[in-house]
Amino acid sequence: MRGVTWCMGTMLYLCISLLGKSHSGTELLHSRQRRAPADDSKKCSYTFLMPQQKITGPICASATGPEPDKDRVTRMDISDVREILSKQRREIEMLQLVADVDGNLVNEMKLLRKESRNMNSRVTQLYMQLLHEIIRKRDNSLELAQLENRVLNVTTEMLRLASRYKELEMRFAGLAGTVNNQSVLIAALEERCLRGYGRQDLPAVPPLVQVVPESIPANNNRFTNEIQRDNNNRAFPRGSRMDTPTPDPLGIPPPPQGTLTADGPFKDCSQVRQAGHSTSGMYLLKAEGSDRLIQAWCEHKLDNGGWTVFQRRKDGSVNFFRNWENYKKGFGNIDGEHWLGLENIYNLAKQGDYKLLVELEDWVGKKVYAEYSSFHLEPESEGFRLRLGTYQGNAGDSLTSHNGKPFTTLDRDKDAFTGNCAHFHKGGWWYNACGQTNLNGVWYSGGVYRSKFQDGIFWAEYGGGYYSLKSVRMMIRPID
Ligand SMILES: [Ca+2]
Repeated sequence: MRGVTWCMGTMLYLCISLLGKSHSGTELLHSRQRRAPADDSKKCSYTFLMPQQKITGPICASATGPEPDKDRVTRMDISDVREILSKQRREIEMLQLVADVDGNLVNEMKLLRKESRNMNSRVTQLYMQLLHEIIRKRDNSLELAQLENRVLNVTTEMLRLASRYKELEMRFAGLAGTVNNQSVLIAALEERCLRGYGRQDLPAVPPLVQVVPESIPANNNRFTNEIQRDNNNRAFPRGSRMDTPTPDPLGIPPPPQGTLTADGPFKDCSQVRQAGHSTSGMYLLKAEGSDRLIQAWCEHKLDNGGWTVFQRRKDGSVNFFRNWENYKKGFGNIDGEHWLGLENIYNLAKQGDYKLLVELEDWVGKKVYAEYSSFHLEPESEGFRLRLGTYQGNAGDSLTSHNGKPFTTLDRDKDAFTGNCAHFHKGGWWYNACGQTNLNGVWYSGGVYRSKFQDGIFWAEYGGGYYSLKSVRMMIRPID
């Protein structure tokens, strides 16, 4: 029995020595070993003193071995712990990483918040702008509507005026017809009167102009009895003064009313030009040897300027069928149709050697001229007889046949015809019997006219006796 106990003790020792020497229980064994005799080392390293136990029953070897001590730390535990530790370390690292990532996320979040705030303010700003735009557009549409209304109003007014104009035009045409009929009637009555006085032997009508021009100005197929109308078809009462100057058919802008220069008076327009004035317009003149001031139109745009205009026709706005006194003193509007007056023309032209320029314009806007190398009038005692030099120009010479003739008006017959040429030609002129030109006649619209007498503004060499010119000017300038 003793042998069995020993062997079991030896086996237990071997088991402990295998497990390691650090355990306190093992140390206890060591201390016991150290106390064991040296000669026993060959048999067993440790001597176990075990209490003797009386074995009464059979000894059974347990197949499962002794129950493990729960408090004992094994190498496996350590490795487990190490593993756990490393696992925790990894987790810590992981958490660290996650914490870092979270930190970045927080920063990003802050940035995003800031950006969001900025975006919000930007959106607010844009919204305000949008509101502003909407308001502005609404205003614009209101303004547009107002403008449309105004356009509509103006259009209505325009239509109203157009219809009124048409009405007036019709009335005018009616009146013109009446005037024409009355003219014919008056002529017939006059003829009857003359017969009544036993003067049937006298020719009632002066010979017609025999000149048949080679070419009548174009646009000549319009026969008309419409008299005293301007090219805009506006009618003016005969002899009345217009409130505003009409557009100049010869391209000269009319001056503003009352813009007479402070300079002067000048002896003529040539002197005005020499004084440095280059604008055509009204100037104050005073002929040498005369104490009378004259308002005259100076033409400075034509042929170096310096022309004194003494006669002008352009729109039929002034009645030229006047008496001697009127033709002597002058009439009309200086910035429109006018006659400067025989006395003034006489006084101006006797100051030196003057030449005459007659400018004619037809109804297609073509201008021609007739220039006479010298010009002056004889005094009133000689009936303001016309004195002309030689002709040059492209209008043809229709005035030389009037050279040396005194002036005739309705109330002062000095012409070579048995009757009064002024009566038939309805103007005042240096009539012969009666003549090749009638620049103070009746202003007809459209060119070719139809009348009992040749009373239009004609220049026989240019258009014949039945072509009334659109505009005419007569002007003088000292000979160069
Ligand atoms: Ca006569």
